[in-house]
Amino acid sequence: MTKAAYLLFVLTLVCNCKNKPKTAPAQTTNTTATTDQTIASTKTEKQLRHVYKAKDTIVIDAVANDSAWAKSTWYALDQVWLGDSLTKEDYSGRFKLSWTADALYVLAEIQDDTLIDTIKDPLERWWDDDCLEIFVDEDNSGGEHQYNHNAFAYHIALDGNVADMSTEKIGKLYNSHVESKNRTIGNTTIWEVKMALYDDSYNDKGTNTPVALSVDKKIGFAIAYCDNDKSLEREHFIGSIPVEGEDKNRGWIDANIFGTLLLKD
Ligand SMILES: [Ca+2]
Ligand SMILES: [Ca+2]
Ligand SMILES: [Ca+2]
Ligand SMILES: [Ca+2]
Repeated sequence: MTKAAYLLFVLTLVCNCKNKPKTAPAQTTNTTATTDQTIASTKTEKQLRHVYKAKDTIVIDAVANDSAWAKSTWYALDQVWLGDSLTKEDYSGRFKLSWTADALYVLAEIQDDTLIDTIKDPLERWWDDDCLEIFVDEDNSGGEHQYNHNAFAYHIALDGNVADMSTEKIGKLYNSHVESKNRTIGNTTIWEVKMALYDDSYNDKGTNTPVALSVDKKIGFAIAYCDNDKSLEREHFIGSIPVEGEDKNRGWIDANIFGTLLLKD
């Protein structure tokens, strides 16, 4: 190989490397991040789960001694949406659900070997710090929700900030929608979350009223954990529902991938 040919070979290698897609492209605000997949406007219902009403107040203190939690089922949070070779030491998680007329409640138990909250600005790459992400589609409609409020993808940071994409196509804090508390003992973090649900008429610049929940209501739902331990971008993204196809990081765009909750007394 001549010197020129060798240089060309090296250059080609470098270029190929640069063009390699990143494992966690996710929510960048300066790209359209569109997808080749067409998003159906109605959803095929899957993972139907009954959620039982809390008879006593659930205190949001990251202590799971509330009576509602004793009666709720643990669900696995174990579907790898992004990242390779996840180990049990790196991450494991499960969650429970309950509801009252004014809120949906989530209890998550996450084992994560290293907790990080390194990006100080809560609206900068909010998915690249450790965070709990809860997806809700108030009317279980399914469909596209990237820059609209057909559904929400609340990223709850360790410090309690709640970020999602606004209709302005930038990150926005929705702290008034979600009350949460987390507590870590060893490598286990308990997250207790109370969320008000808003319908698709939600206006980022207006006054909004949460929807009252009632028996037999269906809600589109998924939950995920963004695990980063030491990298610039999150290392794993683990969700509560299998996502078909190559691209599994679809929850922030496509409410069709969500499961369905059915509220029961
Ligand atoms: Ca509690
Ligand atoms: Ca980890
Ligand atoms: Ca909807
Ligand atoms: Ca972590």
